[in-house]
Amino acid sequence: MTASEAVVQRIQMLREEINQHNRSYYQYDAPKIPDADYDALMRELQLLETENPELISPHSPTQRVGSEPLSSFQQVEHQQPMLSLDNAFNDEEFEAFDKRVRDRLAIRDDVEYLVEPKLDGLAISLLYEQGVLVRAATRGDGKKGEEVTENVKTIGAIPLELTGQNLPETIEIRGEVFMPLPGFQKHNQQALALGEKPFANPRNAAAGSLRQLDSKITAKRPLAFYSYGMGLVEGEHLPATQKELFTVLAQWGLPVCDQVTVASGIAQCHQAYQQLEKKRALLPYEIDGVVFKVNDFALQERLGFVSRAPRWAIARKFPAQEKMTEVKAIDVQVGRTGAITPVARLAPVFVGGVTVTNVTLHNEDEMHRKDVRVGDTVIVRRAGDVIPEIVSVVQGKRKNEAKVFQMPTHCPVCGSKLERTEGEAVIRCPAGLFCRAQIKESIKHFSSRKAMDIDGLGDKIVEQVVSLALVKTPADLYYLTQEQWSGLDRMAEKSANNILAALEKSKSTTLAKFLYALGIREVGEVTAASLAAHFGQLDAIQRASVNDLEEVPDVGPIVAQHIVAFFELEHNRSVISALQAVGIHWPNVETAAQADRPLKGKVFVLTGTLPTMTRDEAKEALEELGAKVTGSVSKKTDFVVAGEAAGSKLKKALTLGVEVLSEEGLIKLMSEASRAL
Ligand code: 9MJ
Repeated sequence: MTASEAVVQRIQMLREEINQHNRSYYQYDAPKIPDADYDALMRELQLLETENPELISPHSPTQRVGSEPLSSFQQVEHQQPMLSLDNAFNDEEFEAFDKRVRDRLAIRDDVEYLVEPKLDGLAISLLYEQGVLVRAATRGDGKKGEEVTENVKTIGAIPLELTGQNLPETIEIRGEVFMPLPGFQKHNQQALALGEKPFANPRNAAAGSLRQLDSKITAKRPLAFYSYGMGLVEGEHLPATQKELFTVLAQWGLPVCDQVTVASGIAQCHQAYQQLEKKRALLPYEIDGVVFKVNDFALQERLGFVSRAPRWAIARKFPAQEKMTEVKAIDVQVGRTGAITPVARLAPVFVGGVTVTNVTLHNEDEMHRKDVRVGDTVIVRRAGDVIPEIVSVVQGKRKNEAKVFQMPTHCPVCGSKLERTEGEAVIRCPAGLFCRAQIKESIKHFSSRKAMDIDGLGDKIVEQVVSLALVKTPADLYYLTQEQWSGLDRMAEKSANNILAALEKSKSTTLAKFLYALGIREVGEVTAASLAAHFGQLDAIQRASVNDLEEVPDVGPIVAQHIVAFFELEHNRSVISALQAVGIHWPNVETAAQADRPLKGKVFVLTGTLPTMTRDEAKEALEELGAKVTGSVSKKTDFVVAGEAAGSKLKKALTLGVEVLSEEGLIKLMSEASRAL
């Protein structure tokens, strides 16, 4: 039975009406009907489509609920590269940009710019064919991105079909997916209530929500979208300016930001920037700067782009933001190397795009210099990706009873008396791995991604296994049983199996990662890699003196001291042996020295008694030149060195046609090779 004409018409009407309401809501921020009425329209449409499944269309507004989860994202190529923006951090940098534009265009007059808020979200490219959304992709490297069509279809602000006149056959719409602040705050409150991790900022929230393999999760996130540009366009001529483009985008049903203005010349640009900076706090979404685009497309075309950014646009970034908040408490933390760091616990404050609750006060001197006290009102600053800091205390708001903060004299975790080395700002707990705080931190470091990369062994789990004294050294991790893991709080059977699998996988590593994982003071990943490349073998590093170590690029006298001191400790040596005993291994490293030895890759077998050298001496001399000395002859053997009473090995060499040398021949070959050194 086919649906009646009346049903077809009703479905059509409902879809149009719902799409209209979507536009009023997302594009003009002016809903025309209450949410309940909107929901009723949606329900009616859903019901009719369920009863008449042959009428479901992929662009019906009911199709925004998400679909089956993907196993991975597909890489897709953008039809035209997706550009990013160069930044200007002050007036001078902006003026230099404007000058470059005018010089290149050989224009003396003021250039006209379109001024747009710089949304702090995730750039996206929407491919519409015949007006229908067929693909959505993230920027990726600008040439290729990840396909996120199913996720994007769940975002109510993004039309599944374009409307209006003069639709190009094919068009790539460029814009920003973002999470407006009210939705962001609500999401984080819910996450906290459920014991989940909140998003650090709206940008992460947008990116994290869009990069979900399960689009049903994306569907639940309050995402929005503004369009501001285009990539490939086919089959329709386009407006002449960036400003007119905004009008056309809106006519097609795409949401555009309503805070856009035109500015000509430097003075107007500075003014437009300042106005948006003032408005920033009032906007319901996060912006991190102002984008200036040469308005005339013909001029944009003439300017072109360099590498990944257009020459016709710049993002003038806002300076670091500062906010006031209250110091609730001051705690001290014990780091991996025993360093004691005072940390101010703040009343949560949203600054520079993130919610800040903890700020390090670095060390005792810094603490006293700033004289931060519990109960103080402080100014917190955060710029870009920089860690937040307390700029100063608002003295006028200090309470009479506020007491100067005293650093503890004993470790808050193990009770050892704290020490301060002459000339150092840091106070340390000297207990090393007898202090549980230091054990926890060293285990966290050991399992971190750039070290042993033990997936699933999160901080909370490490804290439990150390607190329960199940783990005292990293090697203990490898002895815990399935029952012990699954007996921990918040640990399902599956997660326990996952950790066991991750531990097993971590056993196969590299020397550089292993060295880094040991957490030797001042040995970061780069130094660890240099040590591995220089020495090749762990025992060579363990035996190395301060002088030997200083030969390594990147290693100075202090780092060298730390390395020697680390390996001198019996405890550390026994942890390393235990780790090797559980099966941690790595491929041999070819040292830089071996790599360009003259006999590199040559395989020798020594047999019989040589006239003047012992076989060990010959072996050592050959290895010094990069050769490999093995015990049995095969097709892979390059030379057999035969002395008196050589037996089966010589015979085999002759059968296989391997070259045979006397000691004299060997010495000649080695001295020629040495000359090549
Ligand atoms: C943002 N993020 O708001 C551009 N953007 O134009 C605006 N980004 C852009 N324009 C060309 N408003 C490349 C990126």
